[in-house]
Amino acid sequence: MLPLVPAPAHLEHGDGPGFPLTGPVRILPPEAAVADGDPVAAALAELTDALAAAGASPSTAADAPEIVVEVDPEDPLQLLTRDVPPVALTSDAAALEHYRLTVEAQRIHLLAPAPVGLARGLTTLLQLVRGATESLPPLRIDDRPRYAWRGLSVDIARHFFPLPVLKEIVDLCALYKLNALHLHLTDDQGWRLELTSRPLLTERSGLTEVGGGESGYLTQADWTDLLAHATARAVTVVPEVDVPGHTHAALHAYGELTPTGQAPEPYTGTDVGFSQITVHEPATRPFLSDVFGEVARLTPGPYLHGGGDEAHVMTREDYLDVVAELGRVVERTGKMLVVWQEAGVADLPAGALVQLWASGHDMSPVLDAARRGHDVILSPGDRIYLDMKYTPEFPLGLDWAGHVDLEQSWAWDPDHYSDDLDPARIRGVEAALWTETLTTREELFTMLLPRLGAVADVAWSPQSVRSDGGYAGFTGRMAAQAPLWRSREWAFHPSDGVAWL
Ligand code: TNX
Repeated sequence: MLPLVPAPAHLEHGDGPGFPLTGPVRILPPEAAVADGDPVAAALAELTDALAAAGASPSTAADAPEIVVEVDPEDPLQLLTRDVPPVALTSDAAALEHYRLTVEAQRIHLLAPAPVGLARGLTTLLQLVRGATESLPPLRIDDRPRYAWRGLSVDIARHFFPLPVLKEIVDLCALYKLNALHLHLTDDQGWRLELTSRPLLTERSGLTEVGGGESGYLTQADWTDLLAHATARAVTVVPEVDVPGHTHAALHAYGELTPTGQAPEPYTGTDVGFSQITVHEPATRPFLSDVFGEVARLTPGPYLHGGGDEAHVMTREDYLDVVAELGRVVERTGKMLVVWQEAGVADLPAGALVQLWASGHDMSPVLDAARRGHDVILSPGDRIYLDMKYTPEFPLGLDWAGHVDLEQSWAWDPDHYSDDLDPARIRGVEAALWTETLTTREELFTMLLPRLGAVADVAWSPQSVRSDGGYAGFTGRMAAQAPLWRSREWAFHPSDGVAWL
């Protein structure tokens, strides 16, 4: 059993002796690809550390066993002659994540059409090295992602989590080949990104949170730092500013957004659905355009999430008007809009993505939007809401979507989630971690691990490979992850039925 999460699309075992990890090893990095901030550089640095920990020593001797890492010189996707690189998190971009890894007695060879593919392949090699003693078995892996968008959404608005924790979450995403980190930056309880066009957002609402404690926010320097860390691991950050509901923190900062002009007191409870902004207030359009314009300028990735969920106090007409305005504002920034499921009823810009979250609720907005040509991201609460309790007696988390144990997160096929959804419209899968009940780094990791491993398998691995290995195969691969988690002090829930190493 190889300790690979997610499971590779195609794996063949070889025979003969394996690649030794106890002597000299010569690493031949790709010629062009290793620049600062290139995803290959970070992965190679980690690999070098893991090799040393396994007992290998770096060598330049021509006869030392070698690790050759190279971008395919045949350029099968004609990358070098392309004018425009593919847009992140699309199927064109996913083609670049393909890689081939061969392990033989004297040579490991990693080949990919682009640096991002090398980064994914190096992650696989890293897992093999960390799980091995003395040598790696001979094998050949031919791997590629099932879905283009493989995400994790983290709510840093209900409780704030600072830059170092967010960087660790990026590391965790990269380790499991997840390529999108969606940050829920604003909600009723707080506003977590400094915007110079609207300084009161963080001055007044940056330090409030659920429960009334003192929290915090990301400065623009923090944001830039986080984005660089993510880029260096081939993770795209998708910022979310949630409108028109979930906006109490904005109203507290800018009273002009309310009908009375009076700013309400901060909100530190956990109710949802009670706040709103509408196009009736003259302040709303300039607010949307400042906020989304500035977030767009601060963010290199091509997506902006505009929220759109749980606007329970709005009339349908007000809701449709303000979401249409949101669409126009985001379109002007040149970014692509992502919205939660409810907003599928609205007039959305071409190319906007709709994110499904609640299966028990009415799914028709998502199904309608998909029929109109919008792609869908699946985040079903009953499967991959990682803020759901593992078991009824679990001390952390909520349970409105049920209890979500490791198997519940793993044992489903996105293409068959709904009979009414055309699989061709499924852009990908994204887990969500809401933080009403989570206050510490330890609690955050306890909810993420081990379930994020299931999300990785669902999003990356072919369904046939998963069914062949079965849930037992998955838990075997997961069990081998624990030593690394412990070494990084990443807390995890020791789910039953896994023989944790
Ligand atoms: C629903 S999912 C919400 C969030 C809550 C979450 C708790 C979604 C788009 N909205 O506001 O935090 O449930 O599980």
